Amino acid sequence: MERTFAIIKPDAVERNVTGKVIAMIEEGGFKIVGMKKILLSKSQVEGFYYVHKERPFFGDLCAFMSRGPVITLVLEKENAIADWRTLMGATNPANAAEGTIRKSLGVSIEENTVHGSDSPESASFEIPYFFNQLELV
Ligand code: IDP
Ligand code: MG
Repeated sequence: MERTFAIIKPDAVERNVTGKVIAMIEEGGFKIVGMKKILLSKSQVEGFYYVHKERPFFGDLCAFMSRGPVITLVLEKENAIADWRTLMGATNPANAAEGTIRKSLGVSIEENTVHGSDSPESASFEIPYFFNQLELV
């Protein structure tokens, strides 16, 4: 069993489609072992996305991710990290495969509805950034 970290981003919370995303997660065979709704501060987003701090869209990305509440999740299944990336789809919804969350619900390359850890190293940083052991059940 493997765990990965996911976020349902502000664009999805604003459009009331969090239930659709959660349904796709459950239909995809993931067990939700942690879930909470939070409003991130700009500096909390900057810490989370520090690997992107040199990229030109970093400021916009941090503003977007802190403009409204998000739902953070820890998902568990065999091969969870890669399988969640597959279910999310490509970063740009325009390039995402049919049946993926970003294809179905994404708005733009920035407002692309969901986040997912891209490696075991990322998951090991991202899960404890948001959840303590008692919150994972
Ligand atoms: P990922 O979410 O598919 O892993 P990353 O390259 O890690 O994509 O980028 C993190 C987030 O930054 C993306 O999900 C998206 O919200 C935003 N982003 C990525 N590339 C661009 C861009 O070219 N313009 C604006 N925002 C971007
Ligand atoms: Mg990424």
